[in-house]
Amino acid sequence: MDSVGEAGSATPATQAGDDAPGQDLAEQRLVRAIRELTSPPEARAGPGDPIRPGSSLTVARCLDLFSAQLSSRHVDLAARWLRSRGAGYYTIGSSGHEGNAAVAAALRRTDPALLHYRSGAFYLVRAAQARPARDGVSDVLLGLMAAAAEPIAGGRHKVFGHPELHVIPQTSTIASHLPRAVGLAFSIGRAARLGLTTPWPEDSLVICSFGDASVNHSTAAGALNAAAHCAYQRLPMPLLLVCEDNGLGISVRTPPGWIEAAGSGRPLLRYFHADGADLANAYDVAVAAAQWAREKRAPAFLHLRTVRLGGHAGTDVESAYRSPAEIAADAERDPLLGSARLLVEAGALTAGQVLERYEASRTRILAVAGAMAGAPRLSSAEQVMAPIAPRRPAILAADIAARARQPVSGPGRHAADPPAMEQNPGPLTLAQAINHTLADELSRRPDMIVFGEDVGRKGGVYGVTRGLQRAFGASRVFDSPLDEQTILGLALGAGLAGMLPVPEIQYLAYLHNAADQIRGEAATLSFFSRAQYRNPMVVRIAGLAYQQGFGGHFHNDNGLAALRDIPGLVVACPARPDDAAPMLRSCLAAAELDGSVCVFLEPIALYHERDLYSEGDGGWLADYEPPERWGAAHVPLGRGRLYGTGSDLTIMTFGNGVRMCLRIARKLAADGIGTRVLDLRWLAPLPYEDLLRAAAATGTVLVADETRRTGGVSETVITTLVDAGFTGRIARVASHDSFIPLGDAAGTVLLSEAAIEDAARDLLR
Ligand SMILES: Cc1ncc(C[n+]2csc(CCOP(=O)(O)OP(=O)(O)O)c2C)c(N)n1
Repeated sequence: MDSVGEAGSATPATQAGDDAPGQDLAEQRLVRAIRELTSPPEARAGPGDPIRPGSSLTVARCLDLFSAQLSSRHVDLAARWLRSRGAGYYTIGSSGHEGNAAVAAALRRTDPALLHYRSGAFYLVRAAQARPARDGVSDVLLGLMAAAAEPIAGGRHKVFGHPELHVIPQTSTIASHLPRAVGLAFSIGRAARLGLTTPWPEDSLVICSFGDASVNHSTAAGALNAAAHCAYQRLPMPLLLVCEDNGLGISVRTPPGWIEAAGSGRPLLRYFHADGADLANAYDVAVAAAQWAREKRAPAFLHLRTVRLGGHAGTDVESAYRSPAEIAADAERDPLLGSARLLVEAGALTAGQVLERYEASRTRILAVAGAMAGAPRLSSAEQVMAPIAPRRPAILAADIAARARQPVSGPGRHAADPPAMEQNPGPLTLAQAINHTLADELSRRPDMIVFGEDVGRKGGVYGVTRGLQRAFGASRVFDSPLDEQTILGLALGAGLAGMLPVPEIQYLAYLHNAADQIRGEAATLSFFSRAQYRNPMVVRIAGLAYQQGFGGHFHNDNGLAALRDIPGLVVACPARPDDAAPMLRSCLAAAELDGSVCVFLEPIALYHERDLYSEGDGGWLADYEPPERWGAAHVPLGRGRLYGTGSDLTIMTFGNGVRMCLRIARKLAADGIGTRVLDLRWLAPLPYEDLLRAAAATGTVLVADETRRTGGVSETVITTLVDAGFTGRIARVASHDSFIPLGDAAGTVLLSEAAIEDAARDLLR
């Protein structure tokens, strides 16, 4: 009969070599249970027959899915074997979750999928569905070995993903991919309404899977709410949320019935329940759920009951927190046993044939794993970092000049803020310059959308987006729900769908509610996909302090450390209107052409500033450059702006500091001290060359930094100079390590002009 020996006997040698793993106790139990299965005498189903009366799953399809389930199981076993030999690194498996094969079978192969780390069988089914079909097993094995040849992350992590399979790689941060999934489902509908094409057909369904403990994460709660919020407004939200419920989050039990309670009590989220141990049931329910969500263009929640066989990962000893009875009960619900039972009871296979397939699958996968064990890994920082942030400055510059010549498809800046234009036909403030640039770019970029809290009807708390919704319509300029994770999730999905999202975070302090959507999601997508997927975006954030007593900490936050250390992130901080416009154009071009994730930090206190030295001088206003000047006025990423030619002192600063330092420079000049002021303009990438040149020009550098002394921008500027070998005099002056209080007390902790002046004079003494 089959090649599987009696329980406990040695496993036949495979091509993997003599040290190929034997069956562990769990496997032996499975083999025993399969061997006991018997077919009813009359059972003899043909390939096109239902696997069970009443099911839409045919025998032929069931056999295919069973094959994927077997492969997925043996990949898990191979992972532990490879780990034990020091040839693999990742052992979080899909064992017990293989019912998710049915979900893949119920979908189209072009439906974009954002998968849970236990959706291995789903991935293998999707790979087999692809045209041409892929060998998903190799993909996954290469991934867990961190092999450079792995097709999505190229050895940077083990993730499920492949552009040809429409599987978008996810990080391991629990639930962090749900906002993106909501954003993608939203964007597929929104793109269709705007007449834009996306990489996916218009009637696609986005599928997003996750674990049961993940449902409790506030990110998941927010995403489920956002999906329902869209559905409530009858906005298309073709989204299938699949909760693979194994009842555990590492060692913590999910209260029995909780997922049903959490997933089913929502009128706008249609709940489906399926048994992941029963392929026929899982398939039928998944087909119904997918059909419902696709046809209604509305969100569905598929609760797939699974088990977790083995510990959370290879290193986790589950017997430390689970009883033997509990573990044995889960083994009874092994989906491989369930599928074997279906096939044997239908007369499609005998128990012996099932075991032959089981063993053949093991042999094949161990052979593949063994052959790959020496696959090359990434071996230099350059290789690892290559996909983080591809930048092509010359192409960006050419594009900006060309775009200016392009015929305008929208009303242009004159439609943006008519009252302001009429009242102030002359030079603009910072807020107006951003407003007009957004309008000009919306006119030239049909794929650009602008959204956030209050940006639509109101036009932003500070009027920066005023007039844009009226001019460009509520499909392109719109108010979002009051949830920063959702705002960024919409951007993540829109970028993936090929749009150019410009989300707004109303205040810098509120970025922190959702920072992971930039840190963990947006900024890593290129890294985990070798730049095969991208989520371009320009996140406008109103921030920094000096609002003259208004607002206290949350409206005056001056902490940027959470942004500055994100690899590849562009952080722009324009101080003046004539910088804001070209810098915003550069960010949009970088996002569109290079897929860059850009933060555009707008100093609130300078939004409506008009003067520089004295009231009425208009020194902080600037003319808006017409399109024919955009090429000449282009500001590349990472280029600073130098004011003055003084040879005694260089002050390096940014944001509000620029205006303060220019005022101080004038005072110093009156005392015969020649100062030059370098506005960094870009906090990432820093203007390295400009910085070194400006320092060398005077040999004396003061860094005036409105962010906090600890973790603030001045730390990196000084370190950059020291690292580059600068040996001149150097000092810094920054805000205190404090939160910003309400009222005039704010001045006690913030960098002041007086402090800058004192520091400058001290340095030159
Ligand atoms: C935000 C976050 N917190 C903690 C972790 C560590 N962690 C990894 S998996 C896991 C449990 C997840 O359980 P569940 O969602 O039920 O998925 P399962 O592993 O059971 O399939 C935890 C806490 C994480 N990855 N992300």
